[in-house]
Amino acid sequence: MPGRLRPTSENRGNALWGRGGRRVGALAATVACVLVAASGAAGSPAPPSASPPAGLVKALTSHLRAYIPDALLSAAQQDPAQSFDVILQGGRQEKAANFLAQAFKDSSANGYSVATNQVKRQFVSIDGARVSLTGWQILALGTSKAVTSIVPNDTVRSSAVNLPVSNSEKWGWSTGAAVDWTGQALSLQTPTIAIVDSGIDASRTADFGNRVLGQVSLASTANGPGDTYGHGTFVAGIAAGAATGRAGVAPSANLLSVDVMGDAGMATVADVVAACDWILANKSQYNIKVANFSLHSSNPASIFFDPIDRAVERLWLNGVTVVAAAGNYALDGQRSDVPIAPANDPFVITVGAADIMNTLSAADDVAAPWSAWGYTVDGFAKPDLSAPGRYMIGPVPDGATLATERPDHIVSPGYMQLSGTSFSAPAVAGTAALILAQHPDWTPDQVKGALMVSARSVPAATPGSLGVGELNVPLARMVQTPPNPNAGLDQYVTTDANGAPVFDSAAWQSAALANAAWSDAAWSDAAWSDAAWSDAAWSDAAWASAAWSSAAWGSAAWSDAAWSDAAWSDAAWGSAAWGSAAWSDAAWSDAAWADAVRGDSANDPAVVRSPIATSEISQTEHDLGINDPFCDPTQPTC
Ligand SMILES: [Ca+2]
Ligand SMILES: [Ca+2]
Repeated sequence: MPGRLRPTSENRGNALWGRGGRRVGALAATVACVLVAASGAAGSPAPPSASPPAGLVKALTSHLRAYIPDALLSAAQQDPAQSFDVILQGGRQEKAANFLAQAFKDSSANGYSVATNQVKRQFVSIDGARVSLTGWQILALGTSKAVTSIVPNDTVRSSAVNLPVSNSEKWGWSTGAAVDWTGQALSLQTPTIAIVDSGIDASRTADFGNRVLGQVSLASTANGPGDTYGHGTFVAGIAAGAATGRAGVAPSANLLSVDVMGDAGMATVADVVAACDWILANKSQYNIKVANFSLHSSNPASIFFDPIDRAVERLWLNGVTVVAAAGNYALDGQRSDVPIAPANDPFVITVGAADIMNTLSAADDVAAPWSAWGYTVDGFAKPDLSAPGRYMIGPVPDGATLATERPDHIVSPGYMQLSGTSFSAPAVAGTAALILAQHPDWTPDQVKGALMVSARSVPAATPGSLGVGELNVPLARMVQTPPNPNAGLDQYVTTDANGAPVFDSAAWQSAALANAAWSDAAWSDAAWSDAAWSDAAWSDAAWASAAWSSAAWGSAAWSDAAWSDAAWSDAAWGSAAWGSAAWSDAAWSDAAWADAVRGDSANDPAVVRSPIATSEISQTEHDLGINDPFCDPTQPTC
């Protein structure tokens, strides 16, 4: 229902959820000055309520940035002196205390200061607080860029709202994915997610209904039908499962299984490249706009040479949002760097694994100790963001290799507890599909920008270990004007002989060699106020030791026989790089693996963390604005 997705009222017309950059910031500053002059009263008390100055109400309303439900906004406009019991929420960058200080400072600059005794409760599970505010203060706070929403503190129901689908584990609630489980969210026209993995057991209709649109097998190793390994079904469940108590992030999304992994969970690099070829050729037929890769190859490589990188870039530049697991090869939380494809590709969305520590608050979240992070060999910081990935529960077919290998991890018939960045990536892929349902014409760059700019801060995590922060589903879905994290790279996108967009890595290399600050303009955009990203998104220091420039690349002893796969002879791959001898044979002949076989899955305790309590569900639903099982609080109409 695209018509229901567009903002319908004036108050949502201007980048309300986005962090609009310098231009909007300057506008807000101007408005603040005008308002102080217009109100003639810098500070409390608020103007009398007898006849609210229509011009001032209008001026404030026209510069609202925060989401304010129509009913509350209307009441505040009509009687600005009235007091309202509301929940005030900030963005990802601020801790609750900092966000409130900034918001109140902005409000004061607008002529409406807020007293500390108006704050009734400061939350830890969300960056926000319960506050008693006048209508004037609501309008003034609504113009602050520190405020993302002001919603009424409606009466909390004694029990949780009975959502059509749900999940008894905490990860779906800590990420706010519960906003996807309302009737309205489930009716969104979500694009198809391609799961490039070990297959999907499409016979599991409780999990997937009839939403597995197709299954293509491109595995070159022994590969039974469906999902004999079990990994891909789990990944699909996190992205789009709909079973009772086991819902994924986008429970109504269609899935397309691109099976590259055989019975042992192994694929070859050529299988993965062939999967990209298949998606490229069939994306229109199946409306594939998102592709999830919870796998990686085995050897460090540069984007100059790695065929998987080039293949996923091709998808990205042709409108497919690629999500890749960071990998599980870090040790004890130490920086591992992320040198392996496809997670090392600067265009795609690389996802690390957060350990939510069995709590809904992000305050205690850290990176899982094995979640890969650091720089790629080309100097790009990865992961881009993170999602829960430790002690996840998902569907695994009975008799699949994973279930047979780890029977103590089976928590109920057909469901296992596993850990890995493999299971973080599909949460982001599902969110990407929902973002695209709301913005069907958005590019992968825009989807990436929305996911990154809305991520929750993770103050306890080692800086960089979880990228810019943790997936925040409702905020990601509310971003209207995402910044472009790939703006620097996009300068070097050109067209190949067939007119198809392609990344000119040589031109990028020349620019980067000439000027290490080649992308400063893109990364210093005011929208990226998170210093952890903007300062270190690309490192010439990391690049200086790049593997691509070492002698290792020139000593390849590769044989033509290994190139016999059809994927390699495709004309699309006939660029100069392929004709050079600058190849490490290991880079292309090695296998790609399902991510779960590494990391700490093998050492995970056979215990399940406590499921979420009804009281926690009730409070979280309330914090997320879910008061109706059919109403999606991220949508302007309900
Ligand atoms: Ca398979
Ligand atoms: Ca937590």
